[in-house]
Amino acid sequence: MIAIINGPNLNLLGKRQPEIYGNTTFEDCLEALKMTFLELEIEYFQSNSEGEIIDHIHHLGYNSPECEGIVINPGAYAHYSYAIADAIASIQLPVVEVHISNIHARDEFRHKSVTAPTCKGVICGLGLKGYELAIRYLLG
Ligand code: CA2
Repeated sequence: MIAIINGPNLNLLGKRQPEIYGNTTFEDCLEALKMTFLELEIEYFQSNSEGEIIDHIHHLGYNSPECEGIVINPGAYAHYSYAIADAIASIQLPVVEVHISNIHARDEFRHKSVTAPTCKGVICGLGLKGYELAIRYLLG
């Protein structure tokens, strides 16, 4: 099983700001991922709350032996949540951070990710394709 975690406001994907984030909802993206990885169980969790995201990382890391890795888009929390960074660092599972937009081509405050150093790697700016590429990496 691979787990995908999306952070705040990513429930609005496909519904607002299509010029930055595209027209596809994450539900559509998830369906496409399940069609691409037919044999793979993909678990999806989205929350607008920092604590819920941390609790879910703990759940996957400590209570989900079937989980092989995590794809996380922390949303804006990437830029300042040391608590999410600590949660990722506390678990043994490989974690790949994904950003749909190119955070380095946007506002200065988006250029830094405090969660990225605790992840295996980061994919940004490749749109929703980034989630597929992250899963491919985690499957090895
Ligand atoms: O590019 C990304 O994936 C981001 O993680 C998205 C975050 C942003 O704060 C990060 O800097 C980069 C924001 C997600 C907001 O998503 C929306 C989607 C549609 C409409 C409104 C917001």
